[in-house]
Amino acid sequence: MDDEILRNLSLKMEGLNIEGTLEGVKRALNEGIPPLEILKKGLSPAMDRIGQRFDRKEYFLSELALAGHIMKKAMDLLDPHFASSHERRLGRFLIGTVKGDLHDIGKNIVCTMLTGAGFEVYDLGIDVPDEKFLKKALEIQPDFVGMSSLLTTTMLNMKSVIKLFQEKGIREKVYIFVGGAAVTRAFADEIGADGYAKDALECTQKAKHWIKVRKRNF
Ligand code: B1M
Repeated sequence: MDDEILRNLSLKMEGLNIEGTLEGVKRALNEGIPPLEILKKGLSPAMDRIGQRFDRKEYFLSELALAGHIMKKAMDLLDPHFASSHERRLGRFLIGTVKGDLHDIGKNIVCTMLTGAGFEVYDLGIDVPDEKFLKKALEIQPDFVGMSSLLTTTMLNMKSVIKLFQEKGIREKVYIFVGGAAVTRAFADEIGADGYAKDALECTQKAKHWIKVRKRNF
């Protein structure tokens, strides 16, 4: 039953049917399907297929933009179900999509899950210049700096942010996380990031783990 609801929702999303998608999300929530399942089995696979259709020239930029719009509306419905109340702040997480890249749906999901887990999240948004990451980091002294990139053309901007942090002598003070569809663990290692996560759940789990390990070391 749950699988059928999610399959149906995924097809509505792939077909860029805004009403059908939002109805599907509401129905899944009403049936008690966890928001992460709705995302992983319903919405995200549809976004992948939309990307493939764009590659095959069945969809064009206007369809990608519409997909982004529908996904944001769907996330508005899911967001409150991710959040949980935490008295204690686990740590500060500064995050943004690197310069030249306008994709923010995945990053926003990462923000939602980190906030839900108890992190204090500072979101710099999209197309973030290197200097802006630095300026905010100096101001708020975060435990983590997270960068997202979906484009192979912009992922190298992660490296220049790390280099800038090195030049200013604050590289070792923060744990640098990278992620996004274009990024791999090998790339993360190559540019000298501390952590890589394939999705929002892994990012949140790894951040929680690192905070625990660090506290034990002090
Ligand atoms: Co664009 N786009 N897009 N797009 N777009 C992709 C990324 C692409 C793979 C589509 C394709 O060709 N198959 C392709 C990139 C190819 C490449 O570089 N290898 C592409 C392209 C080419 C482009 C343009 C260049 C198109 C053009 O103009 N000709 C252009 C670039 C604009 C720019 O950024 N300068 C462009 C534009 C757009 C829109 C603006 C129209 C729209 C974005 C709307 C928005 O974000 N507000 C859009 C969309 C919607 C997509 C696809 C279809 C979907 C992206 C998405 O939201 N996925 C995408 C195809 C795809 O990725 N399958 C595509 C769902 C989201 C939940 O996943 O963002 O990967 P994702 O996030 C995941 C993980 O990656 C991870 O957690 C998230 C969920 O758990 N994660 C992190 C993300 N950030 C993390 C950070 C972390 C850790 C984990 O630590 C800090």
